[in-house]
Amino acid sequence: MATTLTPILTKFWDHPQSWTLETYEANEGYQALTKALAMDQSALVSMAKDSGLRGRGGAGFPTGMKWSFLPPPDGGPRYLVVNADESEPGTCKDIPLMMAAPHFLIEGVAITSYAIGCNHAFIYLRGEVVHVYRRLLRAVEEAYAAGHLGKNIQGSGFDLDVTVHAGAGAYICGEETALLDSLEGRRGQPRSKPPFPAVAGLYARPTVVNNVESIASIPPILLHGADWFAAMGTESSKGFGIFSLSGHVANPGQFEAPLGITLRELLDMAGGMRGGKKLKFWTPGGSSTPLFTEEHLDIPLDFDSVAKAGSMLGTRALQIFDETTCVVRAVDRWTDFYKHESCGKCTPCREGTWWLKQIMGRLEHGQGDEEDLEKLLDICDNILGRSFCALGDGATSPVTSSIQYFREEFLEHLRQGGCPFDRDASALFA
Ligand code: L3W
Ligand code: SF4
Repeated sequence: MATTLTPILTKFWDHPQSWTLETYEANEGYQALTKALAMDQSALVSMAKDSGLRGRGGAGFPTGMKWSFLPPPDGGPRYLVVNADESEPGTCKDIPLMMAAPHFLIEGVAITSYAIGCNHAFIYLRGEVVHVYRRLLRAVEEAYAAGHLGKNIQGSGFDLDVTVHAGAGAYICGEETALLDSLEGRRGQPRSKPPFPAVAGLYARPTVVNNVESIASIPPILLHGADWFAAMGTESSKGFGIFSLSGHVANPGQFEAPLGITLRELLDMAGGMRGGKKLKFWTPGGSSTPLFTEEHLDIPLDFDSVAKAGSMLGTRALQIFDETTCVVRAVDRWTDFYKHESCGKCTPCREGTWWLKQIMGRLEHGQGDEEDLEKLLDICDNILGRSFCALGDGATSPVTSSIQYFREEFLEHLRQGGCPFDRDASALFA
């Protein structure tokens, strides 16, 4: 269940049939599309720019600016591709959004496609989530039947086809150019940038790649105005966003709130720490963002404030860990994930994540020695900024930040010759 401070995208998630076209239309659904089709395309791009909306997929790139990077029309096709490959550990907002209210995304796709002059849009969905795939297919079908997609949409003369494509379940396919390769039928590995997709994307044609939540935010912005959106949030991080709280919290789930809210405020809404235990560490934006601790509870969760405090807002995936958690074990698990998901294209990440996993594994078991900590930092130094894409950089974040804040805990593993925490899962997750 979603809790809202700004009930917009999550407004009717509790409705028993929240995903149907009927519910969506009863909640202003597709009115924004009607409004868009009567507008000039350039006015829509300006609206996106004026709203200050920044990409909700992790990097926070300004959405309207991305649209405006497309070269002038040349008579050939141009595409919109929605990145629905939500796989970042802890990130759980696009999938619930597509399950609970898929028409926000579909209406956003139709408006964005009209704005950028695209007649064929794609939604690239993470392969494992078959239930979401089915829900999207049904919602797209409903939208076609109602004349919101297809030929001559709402009698405007604008045509749009939407293809929902399920990937094969690789984290790297959330990297936009690997996603495009995968969509083209190739092995998903990142391409060299530039050229950015805006210039040469899908089938080497101009392409806008946007996250699910970014596109779903477009209909409410259009209905209520760029100023309405920009009045929420902070100076550099306008609007609202879905924060996903998971882990040792009393009521985990999705919390929609203006950017700039703090974890302390979100925890209050989520009933506090589970069992009244003490917060030990947390991720502000998924496992690829450096860890925070209790001292960061009052950092405003906006792009600038989080960066200034040494991490990244990322996907607002707040994974909460209490005092019963072994940080070495948690980082070891994430490192295993990065080692497994490394696509193998570049040496620093392919080899480096393997070595990080070897060393983290032995430290968690109380083996190795103090020099291993320096080795970890050295390997991270050789990955960070030297990898081909953000996956390599992301793999270093939990390692370096855990050593920064919890060096003593690593050393305690060595002193005790094993993990000082109860490894019994029932104790850790009670
Ligand atoms: C045209 C230019 N376009 C930048 C576009 C670019 C892309 C967007 C952001 O990483 C982060 C990463 C993860 N002309 C442009 C331009 N663009 N300059 O702007 O680009 P970039 O390179 O800043 O970021 P990225 O490679 O997209 C994404 C972090 O997100 N993350 C990961 C999340 C994972 C998921 C998932 O599971 N699917 O979302 C979490 O924090 O570490 O830093 O569109 O083309 N001059
Ligand atoms: Fe592949 Fe990792 Fe290199 Fe990215 S950083 S291209 S995931 S090997």
